Amino acid sequence: MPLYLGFDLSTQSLTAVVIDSDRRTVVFQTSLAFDRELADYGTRSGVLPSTDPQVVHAPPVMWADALERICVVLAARIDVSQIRAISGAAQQHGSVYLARDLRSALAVGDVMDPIGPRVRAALARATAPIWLDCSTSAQCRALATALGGDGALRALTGSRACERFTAAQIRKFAEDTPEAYARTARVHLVSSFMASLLIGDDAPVDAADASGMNLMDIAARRWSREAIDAAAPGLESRLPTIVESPTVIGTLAHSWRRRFGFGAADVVAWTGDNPSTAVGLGLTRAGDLAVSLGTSDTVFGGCEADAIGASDDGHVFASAMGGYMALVCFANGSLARERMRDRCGVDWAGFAAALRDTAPTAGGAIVLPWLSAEITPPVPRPGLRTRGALRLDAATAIRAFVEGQACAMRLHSRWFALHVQRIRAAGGASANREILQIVADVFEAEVLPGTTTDAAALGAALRAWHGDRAAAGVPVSWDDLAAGFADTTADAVRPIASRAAVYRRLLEKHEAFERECLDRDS
Ligand code: ADP
Ligand code: XUL
Repeated sequence: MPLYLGFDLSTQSLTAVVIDSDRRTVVFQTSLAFDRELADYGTRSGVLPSTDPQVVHAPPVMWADALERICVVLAARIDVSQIRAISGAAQQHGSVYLARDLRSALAVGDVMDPIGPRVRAALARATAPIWLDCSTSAQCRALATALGGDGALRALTGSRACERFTAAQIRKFAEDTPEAYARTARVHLVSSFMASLLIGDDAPVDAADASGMNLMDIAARRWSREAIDAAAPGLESRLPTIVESPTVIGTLAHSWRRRFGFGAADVVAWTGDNPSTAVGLGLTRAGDLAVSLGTSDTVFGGCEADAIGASDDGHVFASAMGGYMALVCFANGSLARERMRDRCGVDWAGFAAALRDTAPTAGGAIVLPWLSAEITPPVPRPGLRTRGALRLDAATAIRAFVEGQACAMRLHSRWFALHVQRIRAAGGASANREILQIVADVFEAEVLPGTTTDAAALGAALRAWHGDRAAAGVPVSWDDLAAGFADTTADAVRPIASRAAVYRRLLEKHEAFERECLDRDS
């Protein structure tokens, strides 16, 4: 009974999934929501309150604390000594700033002590800017200028200079607080920070998550000296090394074994939540597309190298399975749906009923769902933009809002996914089949919900298995890994043919209205 453990440290929660690779089943899954279960940190939807809506940070000590607490649950519920390997996924782009190396910082005190105080003492910056932070437009302009423009940066790193990406965040930190930057010995991604806690030493970052930094030469899968030099002085020595995603980066540190009863499990490099979701969904077939409806909504799929630089606002990342993946990210995902739900005074069941009981295209209204600053397309000034019906009843407003989200997903993913055969769905909102129906209708493709809404954590467990077997010289193919875990054809949500023409017209109108609003805003 070989067991593999995968974590997903997302925006709002930490999830652990344990799989049995012989029986191809999930044997245990548990989640810990930051706001509720680590309430002392005072987060809302996983982030710290801020007077400036563009500044969005979270406390890294909370993440360390969460890891420890979830291990208490794991040790109480399963035989953790049987876990052969561990890996993880984390929200992408966020950065953790340490004043000293983690090996010496974590070695302080007794192995049985909680990890939080040691992590706190090692931080050069108490909080970590995360992917929702959009306070770095000036730094993005400076980075693009230094590297020959956004086109050149896209060709080099796979993305234009992005506010949430780590290069701009590091540059802002170094500019605003040079003394704190000078004290910084190591800048980790959230993924490599969490992996470091497990191995008790500074962990490398995997190539897939490193692609979300504007610092990696995506074709060569190594740091770009030009990009690093443009970001901040002396940055190279502060960055972890880059490894290929399936690398075994160490053994679970002694303290976790002593405290919780784990064995000497291999730790496989952590990656970003989106690359990990691709693994968890078994996204290996050409023509398959993933729609992940988590805190962010993301749309992604495998692509070739010639997609690099092809889109202004989308990204090409290194895939955790080798090759490349193309991705677009929308900030107005689940939190925006929650705000609409609350405004309309319903619960999720009421939200689903509103979608079920209303007709497509919501009485002709077009809604651009920008309740908060949007990433795709870039919209710094939040606010719903609506056209058409003047006063919408609550149910119609909900429908128009979700249709607006689905239209944006389709329009902004056309550069890499023109002909979609099949969509794999993930994320908390993929439990809502009425939302998936609108996605199916707008994309004119069937949507398969995953076996778990946390495909990122499942992907992490599968990556632990994959890395462990590869290191043992008996590799398992990605298709083999996902078989059984990602097989959900029976639950498919099929597009309704009579809606195709209606939604094609809506897509045209949505695109024209979006262009008009962006022109007006600029
Ligand atoms: P993340 O991994 O980014 O933290 P999740 O994938 O766990 O986020 O998704 C959490 C979100 O799922 C919540 O913010 C909530 O809005 C959404 N959600 C949960 N259940 C439903 C539902 N039945 N319908 C729509 N959205 C839902
Ligand atoms: C992707 C992105 C988000 C985060 C949080 O580029 O910013 O999807 O990974 O989930």
